[in-house]
Amino acid sequence: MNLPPFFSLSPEVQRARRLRQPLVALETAVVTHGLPYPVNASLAADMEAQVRSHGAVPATVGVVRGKVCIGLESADLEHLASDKPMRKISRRDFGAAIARGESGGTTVAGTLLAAHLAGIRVFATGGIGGVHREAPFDVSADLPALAETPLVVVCAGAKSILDLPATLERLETLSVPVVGYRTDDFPAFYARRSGLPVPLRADSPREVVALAQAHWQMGLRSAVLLVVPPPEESALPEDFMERAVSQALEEAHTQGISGQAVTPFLLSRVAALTEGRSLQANLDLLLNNARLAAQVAAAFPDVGRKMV
Ligand code: PSU
Ligand code: MN
Repeated sequence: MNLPPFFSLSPEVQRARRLRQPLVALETAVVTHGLPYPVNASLAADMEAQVRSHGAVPATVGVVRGKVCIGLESADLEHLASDKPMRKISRRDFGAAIARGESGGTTVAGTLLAAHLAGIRVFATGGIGGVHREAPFDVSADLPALAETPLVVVCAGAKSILDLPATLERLETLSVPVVGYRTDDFPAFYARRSGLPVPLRADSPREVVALAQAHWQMGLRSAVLLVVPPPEESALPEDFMERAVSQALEEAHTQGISGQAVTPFLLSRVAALTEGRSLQANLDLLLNNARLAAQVAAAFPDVGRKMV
């Protein structure tokens, strides 16, 4: 596969590609914009460790000084985690960042694009972007990217700051199968349940892979969205979470927050309003998703076994 010259693959990822070992893409907008320093840096390393210990090779995606990195060296990860300001790179932002030699964290949309070019089939994130509440014109670029990029995306549903019913409807329109992992209820990111039924269910990584392969063999190019509830120990009660989300939304409205700043603003306000409980839930669900993504990647029938 010929990648553009501004791609940079880590030695670990290059080796995995050569040996056809299972690879899991990880995003970095969560590092640059979703979590505070220094937990963002340790979280990224912990997600990679989860992937490694569950039979796959992590490929953390980010843009470092104009290079699209697939697999990040620790110095580059530290640069993304601590140096400010950083770009938030969705699909439309690559051209500018590459041409100007800038750095930034890739969103779900951005990571999907880069990971697909690098031949990766599985991706773990926290919660996808979607249709914003009371602002149906603000729709995350994650949705069209999911519609056009054939990866299994493991997440805890869509971020609870969003309009979840509208996001699910849009995913249906975009032909993205939404598959509950051992659940029939669409998870609400910080909370285990949203009360919305999830249209499909799978109970094992093999089942997920069989569904995804058949989906793509039908000629479809959309992602398969695998949604898994956040771990019980740190998940927030729905009403508690909802109170914090409503207040954060109100503050965003009065302060006139717009564009790319909306999601990071809401996540950090919810963290403050829940006294860090949402942050703990966020960290735990990211690790949980990385673990499941590794198991799914390893369940593709054509992969080489990874020696652990
Ligand atoms: N999930 C998290 N934290 C985050 C995000 C997701 O746990 O910070 C990021 C993802 O990178 C997602 C982005 O793609 O937020 C969505 O931003 P927007 O709504 O501006 O498209
Ligand atoms: Mn937006």
